[in-house]
Amino acid sequence: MLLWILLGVCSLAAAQQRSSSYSGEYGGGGGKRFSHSGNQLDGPITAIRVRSNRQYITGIQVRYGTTWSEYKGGSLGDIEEIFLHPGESFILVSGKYSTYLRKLVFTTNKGRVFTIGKEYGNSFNGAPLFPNTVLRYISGSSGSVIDAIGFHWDYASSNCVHCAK
Ligand code: MMA
Repeated sequence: MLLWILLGVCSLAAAQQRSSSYSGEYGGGGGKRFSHSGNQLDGPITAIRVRSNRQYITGIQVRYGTTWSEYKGGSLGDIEEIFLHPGESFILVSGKYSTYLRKLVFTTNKGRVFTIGKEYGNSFNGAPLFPNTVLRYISGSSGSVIDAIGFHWDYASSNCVHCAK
């Protein structure tokens, strides 16, 4: 009997695998640091706004649940807004950087791909380590442009953690 319980506990522990991973940081050392860690509590990522000009990714804003994060970056260039479909998540973010962030390519679990920015600098592929995990939040550095960015992956959050039920 005791052996059965022990075996049960051990297999539960084995099944409890890690799920969170981090990719980055991609970019240069300038700017002021930011993190959307706390924004996760508003829900899963549902949309992004990315500003770019002829040379740089100049700004970024991410929507968690129904709440937009603070805007980071500057005022150069134009903003593109991408809304995800229900149940859709980002599963890969690749791009380019050279001193500053230059290009972002977002791929979703429904096969859609969104490209913003310029073909300049070194390539990166920010991808989760663990299967079936998605982009939960971003962090990075910004000033008048986005200097650098990193991607935090985990299982998709199903809802808003701190919203009233
Ligand atoms: C500002 C300042 C720098 C940063 C750049 C680009 C113009 O300088 O915040 O530290 O590298 O913007 O974002």
